[in-house]
Amino acid sequence: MKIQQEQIQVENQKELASHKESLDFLSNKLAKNNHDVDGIISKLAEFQVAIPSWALGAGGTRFGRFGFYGEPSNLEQKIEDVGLIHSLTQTAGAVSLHIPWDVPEDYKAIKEKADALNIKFDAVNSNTFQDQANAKESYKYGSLSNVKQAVREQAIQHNLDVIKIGDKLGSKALTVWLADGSCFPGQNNFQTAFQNTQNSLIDIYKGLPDDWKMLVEYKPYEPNFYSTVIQDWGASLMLANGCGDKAYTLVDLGHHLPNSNIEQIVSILSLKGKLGGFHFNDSKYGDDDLTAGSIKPYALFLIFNELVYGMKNNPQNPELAWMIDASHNVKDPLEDLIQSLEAIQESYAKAMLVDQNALKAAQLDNDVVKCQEILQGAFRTDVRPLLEKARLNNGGALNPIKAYRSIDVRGQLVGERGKNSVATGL
Ligand code: PSV
Ligand code: MN
Repeated sequence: MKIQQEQIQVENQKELASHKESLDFLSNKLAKNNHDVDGIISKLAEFQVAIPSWALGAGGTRFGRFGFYGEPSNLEQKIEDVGLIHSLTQTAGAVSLHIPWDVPEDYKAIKEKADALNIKFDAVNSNTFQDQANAKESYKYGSLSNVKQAVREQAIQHNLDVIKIGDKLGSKALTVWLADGSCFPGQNNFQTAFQNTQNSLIDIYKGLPDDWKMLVEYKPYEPNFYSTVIQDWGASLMLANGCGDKAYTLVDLGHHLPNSNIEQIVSILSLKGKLGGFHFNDSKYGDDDLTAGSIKPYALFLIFNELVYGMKNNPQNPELAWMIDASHNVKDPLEDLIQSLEAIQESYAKAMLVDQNALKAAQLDNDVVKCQEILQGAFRTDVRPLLEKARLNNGGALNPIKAYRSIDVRGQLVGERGKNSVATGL
């Protein structure tokens, strides 16, 4: 299905008066404080976040998976779903594919479909954490780090194949997330595992086209519970440096131990020009993959504060690959992704309200109270009218969730796809 512009306009009419009133109020207030309101709105309108193909169906845990009606069951339908989110939010103009879950059968048709919906192909993700049917070697004891050369070679070749698939679609980045690690002390030699991983990544890197990036994701634990080979940003950074200029660290918010200071990690990677990509989600305990901003919105704002600072002051970084990496066990994924996009945009807008000059002056004065006031002043501002305006300018919905429900998108998808549709992938 496709949402027509007229349908969005009908929904927007219902909200327009109240939107105008709140936007006027906020714009006046911000203008008085010398904020470039139009500049912020156009930056919001430009900001696009990729939707991962695996987030469009129901996720699940090791205890079970509760499907829902109208899940996308093939790549075409997944792209269709991203198109639906994008038409309402105007913020989801890209999809990130997972291989081999999403290998196109007909590249031309898939590209045409994505083009028609204004969807680009963001980073492609390799999968060396599951054994595929007919695979010669098993990843049970690791992939790029495996003690057996034949396993490492299979995993390297898979990544090279993923690059080829992405290249045909117009992707410009490969994301490598490894499940490699150990469950028990003594199982692995840490140094051998790390060195094998470095050498394998270098082999993949050699196959990277000139205009591509390699993004190395880290995660402290799970599925292995004693050690993970690429456990933190330090390990990722060392591996990226060991590969070369086109390799970067990718920060997934859920991949930190509780209370880690993620904004500081972001800041230092940015300083070093090695921040390449970002996976948004939120968590209470670990890699919970919850809606961005649903648990710790202030932390998300502080992270964005560093990102905004970095985008302005650290041109040594590439254009970042933004993506939502979430899983949906109880909510309609499309609604949840819309909520994440809203939270991401909200944090971005608030971060743009931070008066960097005033903050620097207060820091130089060691005026701790003022520093906090500046950050919290921005965080406490209700910036939602700016997001609405950015969407409105681009033809999106003033209130995407309301419009989604009023148009009955899910109901129509169920009608079209039937009640037996079950998502592929995770
Ligand atoms: C597993 O933790 C994970 O969620 C990583 O964050 C990857 O980005 C994603 O799967 C896809 O491989
Ligand atoms: Mn991730």
